[in-house]
Amino acid sequence: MTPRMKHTWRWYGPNDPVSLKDICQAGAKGIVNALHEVPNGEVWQTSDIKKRKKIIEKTGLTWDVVESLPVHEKIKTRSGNFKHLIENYKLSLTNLANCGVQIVCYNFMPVLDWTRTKLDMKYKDGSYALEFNFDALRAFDLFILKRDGSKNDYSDEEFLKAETYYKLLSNDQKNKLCDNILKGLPGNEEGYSLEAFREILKTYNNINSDQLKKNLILFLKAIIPHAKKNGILMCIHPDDPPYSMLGLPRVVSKEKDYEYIFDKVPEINNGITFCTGSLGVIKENNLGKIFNNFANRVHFIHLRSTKRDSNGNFYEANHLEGDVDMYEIVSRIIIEQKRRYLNKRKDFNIPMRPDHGHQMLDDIRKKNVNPGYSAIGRLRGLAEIRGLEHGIIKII
Ligand code: DNO
Repeated sequence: MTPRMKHTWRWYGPNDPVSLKDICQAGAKGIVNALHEVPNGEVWQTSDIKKRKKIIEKTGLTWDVVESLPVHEKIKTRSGNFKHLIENYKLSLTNLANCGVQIVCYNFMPVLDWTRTKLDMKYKDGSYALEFNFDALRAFDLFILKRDGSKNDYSDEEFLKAETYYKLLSNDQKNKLCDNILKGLPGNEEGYSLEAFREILKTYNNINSDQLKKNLILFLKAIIPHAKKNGILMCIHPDDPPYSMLGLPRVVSKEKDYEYIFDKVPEINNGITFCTGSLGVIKENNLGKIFNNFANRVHFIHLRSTKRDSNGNFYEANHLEGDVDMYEIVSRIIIEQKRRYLNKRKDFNIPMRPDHGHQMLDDIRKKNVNPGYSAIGRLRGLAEIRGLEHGIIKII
């Protein structure tokens, strides 16, 4: 017996333009969901979790993964009532465990969750892709946000390129760039005005990557024993993109970051969301090696591919194109699942979701598409990955 991945799909809840019925037709069997309506820091109540679970199960699907149970900014900066917020986090974990939802994805990215500068990059086949461009980010930082000290962060050449980029933007494009960064992306639980954003950035003035890593470890030391007791598998999502931006530090971008985290908090419940798209942006990241080194604790997988250039810019490619060797990764996942199965571990079908997809075909005309989370683009990604998996299993 060679186990397959559990094919899942991120669903944003009852208001998601992609319905649970659509998801069934796409071939997914499981759902990745969060109670997005609960304000960050508050406890997820058992009754609300149960209600959501019932809606999902009515369609014959299962709620396999929480993405995300967001970590409050005050926990990341260890300020204000962070101790109380950690207790709330633990309570949400207890409630999820009591409802049988036991894989929990989260991240430790300061202020912003994932970030892109363009949500409608015209791809060569006529579909639209997400893009991250440094000139755009620096133009935002220097000329729209006007962050204190931002000029010191860039070389003369970088400054000039950002300035040229900015000068060519129309007012509409400037507003769009600002919105993309501050409030554009689905799953970002917080949206900011420019003023509020400037203020919150200041809370990181004295927190560099080393300090943020220490704060992450303290958070993990507080929650992992509790997760273990409740049979919860926590899985940290890597930084996306995996570089410091707008003066903000990063903690999970490279192999050595994982080594540090697992050295300090070794329990298997302290695990990984293995995201090929985020990790794949760094050329030096050997994805196959990273997967193998920590395979034991990969509890959730995001499969997507990015295409980078030598300046750190990237766009999201089709799932089997770009810089990620999807054949290698899916092969390694299959080997790991087989190993778990032979070792009588229960978690031998690792939940995987096709992460992001192009906006294509009818989704282009549909107004209401969550960037990256279109129906058809992800359906294509899932179909390609399932085909790849099927082929690999046939020949091994
Ligand atoms: C982007 C996603 C992220 C991810 C969180 C995990 O599409 O991968 O929003 O959900 O960062 O906590």
